[in-house]
Amino acid sequence: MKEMSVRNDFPIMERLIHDKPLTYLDSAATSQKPAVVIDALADFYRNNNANVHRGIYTLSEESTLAYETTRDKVAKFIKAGSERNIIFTRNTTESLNLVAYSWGREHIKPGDEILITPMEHHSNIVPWMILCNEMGSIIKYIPLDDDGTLDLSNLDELISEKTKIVSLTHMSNVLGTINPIKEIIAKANKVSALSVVDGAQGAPHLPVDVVDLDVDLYAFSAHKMLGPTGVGVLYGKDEVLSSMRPFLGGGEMIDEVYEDRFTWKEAPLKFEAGTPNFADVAAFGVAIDYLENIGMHNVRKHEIDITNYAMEQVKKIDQSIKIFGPENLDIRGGVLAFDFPGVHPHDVAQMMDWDGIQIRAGHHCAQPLMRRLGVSATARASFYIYNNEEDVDRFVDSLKKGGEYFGDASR
Ligand code: 7TS
Repeated sequence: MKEMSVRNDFPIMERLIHDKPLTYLDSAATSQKPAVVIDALADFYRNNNANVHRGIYTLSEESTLAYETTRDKVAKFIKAGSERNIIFTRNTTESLNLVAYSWGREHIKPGDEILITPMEHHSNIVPWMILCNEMGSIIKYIPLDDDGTLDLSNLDELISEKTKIVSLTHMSNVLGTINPIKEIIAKANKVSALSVVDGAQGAPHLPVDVVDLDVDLYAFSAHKMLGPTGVGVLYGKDEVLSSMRPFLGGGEMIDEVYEDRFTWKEAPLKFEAGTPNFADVAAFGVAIDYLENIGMHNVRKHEIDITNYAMEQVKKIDQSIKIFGPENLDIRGGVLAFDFPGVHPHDVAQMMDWDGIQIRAGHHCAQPLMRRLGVSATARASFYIYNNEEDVDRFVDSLKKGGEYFGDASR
């Protein structure tokens, strides 16, 4: 496996956990940050801090420039036509809620159908449920095959004239499945349903081209792609954004306010009420530069290599360990959720922590998927650019040890 030489760029990798070197395997939850991003944030507060889009003074102009430059970088990163199409939110969850609220309440009627999948994160389920409860619309699911891929055999029946929204994840945070979103979006577009992609795992790990995908809306979070917390993105096509009402009202989003009425600005500012998280947005621009410098094709290639290595090593430990999700790495990202029979996922995670290994255990905010898989929780390792073969070896050694410790007692 080819090493990525970026590990030294991440100061946290120096940390010891219980006197062991840190092995960070929870990047699907949030990524670590390179020193350039951490420094950019501190530098912004030290040297440039002022509110954006107001004031004709130097600091405010600099701050506005930093904020808008990141918007431009984000647009280029996902190959959007213009920075006009990029809205800053707090996270993927807020981006998806914005769509459900602003588009949904404008366009959804009783009996309309919203099509999602059983592998969605709660943030791509619950906003649609809230919308359905209010508007009398119905949620439907594309079925999931046992191999962790979507069963598209009945897609033509599932996507009908009644379908008004098709919303799915680019990549599952549990199964690692990379969905054939282009094909599904094309079918949604055919019946003029709104196509929405939850890109929380897609944007950090895969090259994304929203124009080629022809997707209406694409949502993601900065914190999972080396950027700071508190910054989300919603990409939208011009005509879709202009057909949406504002989400929140207040400063920034208005054009004119009278005693009894107001007018609003065009997108993206229409959706950015109040003082935005401009310092974190400025630092997010540095995270994007960093990823662009590596190249998203290289990020993807590294993840295929490391996931392949990890899957091979885990299978060697014990044939009874079940790895969820597709075997085929062409349609799988760097996520490895697994079940170690006889060992509770929380015990796996706790025991790994003693060895300095940070993995997640739980339902991963995907309870419908857990039910479909027939488990209440799983342990999950997830990889990113700073992980190497040594991380996988430590993880595998710890898993072996734990299997002996817990497994022998319970089997
Ligand atoms: N969608 C997917 C596919 C995700 O993986 C997550 C977060 C979200 C949406 C929500 O992102 P947020 O930034 O708005 O919170 N996933 C995880 C995870 O797998 N473990 O912790 C958070």
